[in-house]
Amino acid sequence: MHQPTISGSSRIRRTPYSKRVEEAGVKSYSVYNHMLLPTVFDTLENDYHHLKTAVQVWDVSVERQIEIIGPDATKILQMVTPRDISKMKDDQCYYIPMVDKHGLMINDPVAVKLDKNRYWISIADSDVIYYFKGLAEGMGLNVNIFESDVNIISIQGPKSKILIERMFGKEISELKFFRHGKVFFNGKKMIVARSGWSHQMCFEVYVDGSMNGQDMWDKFFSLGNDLDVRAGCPNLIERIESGLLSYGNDVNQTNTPYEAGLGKFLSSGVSEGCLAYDILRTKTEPQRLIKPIEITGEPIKPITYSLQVLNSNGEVVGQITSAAWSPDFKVNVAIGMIDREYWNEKNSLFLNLTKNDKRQIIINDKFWS
Ligand code: THG
Repeated sequence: MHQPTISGSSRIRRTPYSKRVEEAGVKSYSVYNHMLLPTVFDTLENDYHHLKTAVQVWDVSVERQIEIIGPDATKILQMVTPRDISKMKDDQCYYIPMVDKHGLMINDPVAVKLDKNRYWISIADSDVIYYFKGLAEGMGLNVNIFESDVNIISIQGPKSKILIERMFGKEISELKFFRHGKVFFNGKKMIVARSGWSHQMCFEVYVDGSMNGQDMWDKFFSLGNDLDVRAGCPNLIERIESGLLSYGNDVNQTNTPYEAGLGKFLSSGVSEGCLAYDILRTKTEPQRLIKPIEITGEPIKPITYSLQVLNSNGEVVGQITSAAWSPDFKVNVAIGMIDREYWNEKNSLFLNLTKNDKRQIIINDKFWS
């Protein structure tokens, strides 16, 4: 059958690296924050093996930076997250659940503290800027909120540290997890953080100014030639193995941070400045929870949509939202949301992959430990 394509327009934004990404042979794209996100270069499995053995350069420009600057910057940020941000250092990044006043997830960004009154909120896929602007205007807060022209390149894989050291020196390559440091590139001050969307060694370069994008991209490739550096992208298999959530897929605006498995960031309590303080402080026991799951049987085709999980009576007791065959674990790995009564169920959870392909599924907490 004829495959239609999607017409380009400024509603689907290209990134400063799209030209290079296409020269590198990107096979498919997704759209995230109204912008192109590469999803496969060679094959999902070859990309995966290369990510876990070498070094990749990722165009993650889609992780847009919402800049919040002004005397009320910390206040507005604390309003939208139950995680305590009061002790955050000026060189620190925090993974934060972002919630509305009902305690439901709006996004799961990385907050980057740049200065006392200045943050970048590095967002997942939802239109967070309008929520912040509405909140600031409704509450009469003294902040300026805008999307910055910052386009992250992530350096990923076990050899990423070598490549980062060649590019920016030893000090940056030895940054601690979720800390950032300053570098100069094309005469502009930029930040590099020890973070990224995989459980391989990784760094994120917050490339400031679209016009500096291709130069940065090209320099990483010229310095990493002998390391077999390749263009890559967030890898479905690796991120399921690592338990990295995809907002909009695994978790959405019907979930609390506890259901999303982010309760660990609230272990010292829900922060008082959060608009959902009362709700999240009292309702800490989730009735359903994100779980690492094994789908038994033959290798499956990748799943990036929601599939019902059934009990032995055929009743719906959860959903699988991401799944793929894992070459290293040698099982099908998945992420799903499972109702509380079934967390300890051993033999009675099922999935209809297709009409004639019913699989047993097993909650396997070992995947993420
Ligand atoms: N980096 C930056 N911005 C981002 C992402 C990123 N914005 C969109 C999206 N990714 C946000 N989602 C996540 C999800 C998980 C993590 C980061 C961003 C992550 N989690 C660690 C883990 O699960 O192992 C824990 C982090 C911690 O302990 O603080 O890294 O990737 N800039």
